[in-house]
Amino acid sequence: MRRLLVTGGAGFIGSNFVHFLVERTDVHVTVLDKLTYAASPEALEGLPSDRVELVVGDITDAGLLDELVGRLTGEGDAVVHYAAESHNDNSLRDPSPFVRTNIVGTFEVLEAVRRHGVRLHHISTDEVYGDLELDDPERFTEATAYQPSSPYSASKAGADHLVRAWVRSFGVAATLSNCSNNYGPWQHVEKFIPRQITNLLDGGRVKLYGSGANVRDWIHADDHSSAVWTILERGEIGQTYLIGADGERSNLQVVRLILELLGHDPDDFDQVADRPGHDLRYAIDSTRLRTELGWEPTYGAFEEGLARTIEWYAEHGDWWRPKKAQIEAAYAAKGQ
Ligand code: NAD
Ligand code: TDX
Repeated sequence: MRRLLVTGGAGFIGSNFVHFLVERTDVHVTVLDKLTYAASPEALEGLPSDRVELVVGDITDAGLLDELVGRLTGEGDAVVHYAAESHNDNSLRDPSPFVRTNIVGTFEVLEAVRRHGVRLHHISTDEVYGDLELDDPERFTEATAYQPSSPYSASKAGADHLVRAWVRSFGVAATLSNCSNNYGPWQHVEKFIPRQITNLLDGGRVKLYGSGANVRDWIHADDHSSAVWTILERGEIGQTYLIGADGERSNLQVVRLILELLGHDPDDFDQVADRPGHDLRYAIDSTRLRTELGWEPTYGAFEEGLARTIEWYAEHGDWWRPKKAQIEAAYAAKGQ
């Protein structure tokens, strides 16, 4: 049986990919995850134990990686590298775990796949390209120059550069993908969409940074997973693929929509302190992935996916409620 090692497979997007693999393929999955505050091991509960194994450990642990990557000896075996510190606001408070996990951790993943001659797919973000003007006619493409703004996006950019260097210098068989903003079930309540939904579900208020003019390009995590699988199956080694679903919305549009979907006045939100260095707009041109590899997103309208996500949070309070107070206290301390 084909085997994949999925780092960060207990996180929001990694766990979605593990579900995709169990439901849509016959591969065996080993998840390597440190189970940081951001992890949701609950998302992996109930998956068949003959298909999914969870190893709790750190990607900066070279010995552990060597052992796990050394098991991947079959045709089609691969490492899919999701593990990261992922929240911009946290990177502004303390960048050190971002450098350690995102850069040093990726270095250790690369050294392990180099030693064992194993295929790697590296998961990255559109934030490595910096930001666009609101009226910029060009979106990000695979040729856009890197210009990261935050410690988070700089650490992801550093990781991407290491992957490309290991491909060119050592012949590591790697592909990369840079995806836009994901939404869907199991996203941590520190992030924009879950924060607003769960604030309202608990009788709190929506918190918009600044004017809300900032634009993000939303994609459902299910569509991210199908894109990663497409790249694993048909991607060209050494290539980068941008993943996006033409879902640009301003933050103001998103908060108004969430308020309406939950039966509130769309103007009933608080404007709070802006994020320092806040990127204005991200937008992905995913033509290469669509034309060369034949991938298409399955979620039509963002509004429909968002309504389903709201329902999911309404039904999963047992999971998110224990995380909420600490996160909101930290935001309140920053005037957010
Ligand atoms: P997340 O924070 O929800 O999950 C990250 C997971 O990695 C957690 O389970 C955590 O325990 C694990 N982890 C962290 N440090 C680790 C370490 N040192 N060793 C092992 N495991 C560790 O993040 P996410 O939103 O699911 O993002 C997953 C990946 O996708 C990241 O690489 C991120 O940069 C990328 N990405 C995210 C988005 C988005 O919108 N969330 C968009 C594009 C790309
Ligand atoms: O309470 C909030 N109010 C608000 O207006 C929060 C938490 C955020 N925002 C704004 C900031 C951003 O413009 O909403 C937008 C989205 O914020 P985040 O959810 O923090 O995402 P972002 O910073 O855009 O980064 C996300 O997409 C790219 C992921 O967190 C990254 O991991 C990914 O690489």
